[in-house]
Amino acid sequence: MTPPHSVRVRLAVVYLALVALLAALALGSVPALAFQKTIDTEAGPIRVETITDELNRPWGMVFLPDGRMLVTERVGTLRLVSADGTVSDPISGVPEVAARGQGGLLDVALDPGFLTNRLIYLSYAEPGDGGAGTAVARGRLEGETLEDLKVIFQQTPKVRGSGHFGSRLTFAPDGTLFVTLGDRRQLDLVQDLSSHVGKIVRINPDGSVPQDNPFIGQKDAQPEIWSLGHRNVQSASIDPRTGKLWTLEFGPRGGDELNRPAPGENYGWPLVNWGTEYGGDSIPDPPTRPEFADAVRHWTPVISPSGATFYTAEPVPGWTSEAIPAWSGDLLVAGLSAQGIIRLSLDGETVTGEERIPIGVRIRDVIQGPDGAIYALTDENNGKILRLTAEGQ
Ligand SMILES: [Ca+2]
Repeated sequence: MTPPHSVRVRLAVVYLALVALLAALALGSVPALAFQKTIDTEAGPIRVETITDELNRPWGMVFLPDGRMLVTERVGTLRLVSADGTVSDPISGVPEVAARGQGGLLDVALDPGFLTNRLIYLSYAEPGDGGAGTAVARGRLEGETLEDLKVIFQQTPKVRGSGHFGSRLTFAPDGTLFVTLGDRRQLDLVQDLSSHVGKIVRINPDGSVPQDNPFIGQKDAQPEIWSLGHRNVQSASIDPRTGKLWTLEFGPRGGDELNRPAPGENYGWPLVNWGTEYGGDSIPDPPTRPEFADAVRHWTPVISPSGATFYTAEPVPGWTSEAIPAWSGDLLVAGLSAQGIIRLSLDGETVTGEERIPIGVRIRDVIQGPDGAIYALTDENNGKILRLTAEGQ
């Protein structure tokens, strides 16, 4: 069976990036990375190396086909990081951001057709009338410049305050783009379909609305909405086996959630939750109700999930060099308060196991590299890119 075009393009991107990384290593242009530590796990010892510690509160990252990483810093800068840890000057042409509190420049994603169109997508807290709101812009990466920047999505309304912007960007296999949002601490808007607050939205790459979105044609509903009743969703990944979206969100005090957002479903916030609302003293009784989709899993005490990725271990057929095959198919979650990676094994839509991989620092995001290694960002002023591999291979 021939895989769909978007999958073939993505495979080509990964393959080129792998070749570029291997070429850099073979030519000796990549010095030995700074050794950090070895962590004992159920899959054996995992080696953690530091690629750079020169990033200011890095938030999101993605690999380019040439093997370099594109990394956002919350303060509003976008940088390229090469395999040897060299950090570029800020990329010019990025949007102005509201960099305060949890706001700023957030996630970055590549267009599925990046090899030919060089388009990238940024999510960020956009300043404007009324305060700030999460927005998505796309532009063409030419050298170290972002050209033809166009805003393709704006969360409405913009409100005061600097909390709960979400957001992660994830392309679905059908070429649509999921944007996860937060409630902006506007509890009365989360269940209101006329606002994007507390929603996950689904758009086309040019910002237009897919005509099979669940609330299309419903009076007073924002057509971009995919699901509602979310608090602050900062993790999203597509299960490559099913093509389905998985997300994690922060609970109020306790009650972080893993969800499998389905079109039109309501995930309950703030009417029900598995934590304790600030100022309250008990979990709502009952913590969920039949009219809401319940979390697949929830955590108290919290893990503070800020990024997640399904790990395949084999980026291109046959290549498993330093990968961690025992983790293949697992969902890896970046934990801020957990100070590590939470590894979840799944059977269909059921979580069958959980392992904590302690790193000892707040982890903001986790992705898979073209070499099968795991790359993680640390949430620090001298933020790091860490590379995790199986030791002794
Ligand atoms: Ca919920």
